[in-house]
Amino acid sequence: MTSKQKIEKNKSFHDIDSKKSRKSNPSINSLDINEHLELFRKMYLIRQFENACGQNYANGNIRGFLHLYSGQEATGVGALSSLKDSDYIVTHYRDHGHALARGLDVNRSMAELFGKKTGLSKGKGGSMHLFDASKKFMGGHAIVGGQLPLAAGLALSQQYENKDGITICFFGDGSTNQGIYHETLNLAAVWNLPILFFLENNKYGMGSSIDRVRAGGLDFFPAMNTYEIPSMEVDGMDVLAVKEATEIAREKILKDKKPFFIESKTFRFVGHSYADGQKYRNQDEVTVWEQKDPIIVYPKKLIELKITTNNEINKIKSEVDNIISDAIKFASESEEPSLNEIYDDIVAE
Ligand SMILES: Cc1ncc(C[n+]2csc(CCOP(=O)(O)OP(=O)(O)O)c2C)c(N)n1
Ligand SMILES: [Mg+2]
Repeated sequence: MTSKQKIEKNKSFHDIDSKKSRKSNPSINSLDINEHLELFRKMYLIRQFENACGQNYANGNIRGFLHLYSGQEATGVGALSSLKDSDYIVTHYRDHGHALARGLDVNRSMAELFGKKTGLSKGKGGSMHLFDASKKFMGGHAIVGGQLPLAAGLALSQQYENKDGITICFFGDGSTNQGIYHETLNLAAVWNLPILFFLENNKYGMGSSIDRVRAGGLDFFPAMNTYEIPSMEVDGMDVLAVKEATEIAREKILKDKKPFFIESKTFRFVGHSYADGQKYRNQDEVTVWEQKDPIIVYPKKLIELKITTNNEINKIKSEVDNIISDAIKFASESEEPSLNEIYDDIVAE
């Protein structure tokens, strides 16, 4: 591909107003001030949690793999703010953001990363396996695409038991070339499952951009015609747009009794994992996306529109910073799991 063609492709990735797109048109006035501030608080909480995780990985308190969600906060927070308690959430290994957006305990999330007994999965799951069934948060899954059929199973249970609610399944662009992705889309459509397929398209898998590994271009949502699943594209850096798109999707799933697919165009500001040298992309591209950083852009807009003040934003920031310091303290001071428990909680025969 020539560099001119590459630029055109990238332009189309940024241009979510393209005619094919059923884009969302959020209204900033549809929320009250507390709702706006809560969206900001959650996004900032995630960013600071991720920053703290990075530091504690570097100093050896967190081990194993660490995949940070920094950059994608507007996607996770926007989507989960439109769900209800009756909805299930299933996600991929870049799961800290979804867990915090759903309201999982910050101390226990951090303790899980530190491998401590007080962690959400008793310190046995680590970064990729945050889990809290009491909040219908059914993991954090490390196998790329492995969460898709599990989500379909949960949606099938909701349908079978005639329960209110939907299942949202987050996955990355990297899972879309797995056979299980196509199998799950097909089955969900044939069985009319109440599932929201939520693609976080951040343009990259582990070390390849999607234009190197995908036939069919940079947009995934048009391919949903094949499965007759209604779909929508959304600007994943705009928390209000994602919130509104998810609200529309949820309503349609319950009303039409069919699955729905959202493609959120987003970007991770950091490497695939903490140890990634990012040789497959250049800094210029990261800088372009950083201009859309929701942690900066969203409060700036709220202040400009006089919905809030700089003081109010700073107050939230310092409250969140304290929550994060407390979480590090809690995780550091918690006990290690005992060796006697090593075979507990294993479901295998
Ligand atoms: C079945 C399987 N194959 C390979 C891997 C190794 N792997 C981990 S993450 C990843 C890329 C996933 O990219 P994407 O789905 O786009 O998610 P992102 O990292 O961009 O959030 C790969 C290949 C894996 N975990 N599971
Ligand atoms: Mg990706």
